[in-house]
Amino acid sequence: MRAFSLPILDEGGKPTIQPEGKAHFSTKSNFSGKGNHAVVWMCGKQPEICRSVMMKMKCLLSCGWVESGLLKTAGPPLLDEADPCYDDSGRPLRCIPDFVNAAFGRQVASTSTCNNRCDSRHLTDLLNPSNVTCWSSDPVDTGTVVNLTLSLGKKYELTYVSLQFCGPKPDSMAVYKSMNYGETWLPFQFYSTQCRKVFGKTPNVLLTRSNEQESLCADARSGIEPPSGGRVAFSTLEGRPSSYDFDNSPVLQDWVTATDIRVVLVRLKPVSGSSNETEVAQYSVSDLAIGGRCKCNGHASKCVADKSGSLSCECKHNTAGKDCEKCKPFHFDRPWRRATAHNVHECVDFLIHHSDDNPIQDYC
Ligand SMILES: [Ca+2]
Repeated sequence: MRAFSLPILDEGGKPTIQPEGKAHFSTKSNFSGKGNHAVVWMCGKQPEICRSVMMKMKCLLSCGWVESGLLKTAGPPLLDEADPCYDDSGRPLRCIPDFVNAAFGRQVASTSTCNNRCDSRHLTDLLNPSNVTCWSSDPVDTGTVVNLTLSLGKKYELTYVSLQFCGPKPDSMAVYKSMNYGETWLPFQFYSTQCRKVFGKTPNVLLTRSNEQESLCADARSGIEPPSGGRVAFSTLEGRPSSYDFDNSPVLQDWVTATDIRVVLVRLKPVSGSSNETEVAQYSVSDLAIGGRCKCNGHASKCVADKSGSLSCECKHNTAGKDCEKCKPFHFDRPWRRATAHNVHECVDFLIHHSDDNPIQDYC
């Protein structure tokens, strides 16, 4: 039990100090909050302490003001004391969800059904790297294209897309992304020993600040390749000049954003014109990994699923939306902006912003 005083309202609507643990109140009273925080609402002058409380609370915006704000009781806090979106004094901090393998355990749609003998769950089930499970395509000739499509369910900011192969690496493959749940697709990266011939792309184009959203083509094979078990990993920011100033690069923030990833396995062997071109073989992949963070624009430290399983950021800083991409209602006093390390760009309640010289009594 912590020793905090408990302000509740007397009959005249004024806060009174009660012994610890004795306060009882209902939603009919001028309280909002639960757990170990609450706010008293009434007209009057705003004490300094309440400003931070207001920022941390889901406030009920009735006609009122925080007169005597903080209520603490025993039990788990409503607001995690270590909430990375705020410091100890309630000041907002830029916060981001954990780095994850966003593909793990997700379903992958394949254009090769393998007559239902192949289990696409084996593409995203990596638990024990020394005991891998493999997905294999239908037996195809070496020029048959197979798509593997994975939906992330919301926007993520991706650091890498990688494929671990059970069989030989394909000679040519491509990685595409969608930013609108599969409506349209944009190329992320191409791999081929014959970039011009297969994809019409010049290999290894130099990236500058003027073409940072350019998809590149590279040879995924380097030196002596193992006959099977190789890995192809696409790093979304590698070689892109503004990656060192990612906070201030909307171009790259956009570049790494995706809701869906599609891997297109194009050819197993080089286009040679030889009889080998029609050799029957299989694509075989043990793991598709997509490394990144749920995109919350610096305004949430985690993403949560609702009852239907739909993922959304748990938005803080008075932001709202699936990706905390807008200010929540009644907090439009300045335009929404993505948080940076130096400025959180918290959305501001009209009342808070105008409180310094204009007490709330004017609005009551
Ligand atoms: Ca596997």
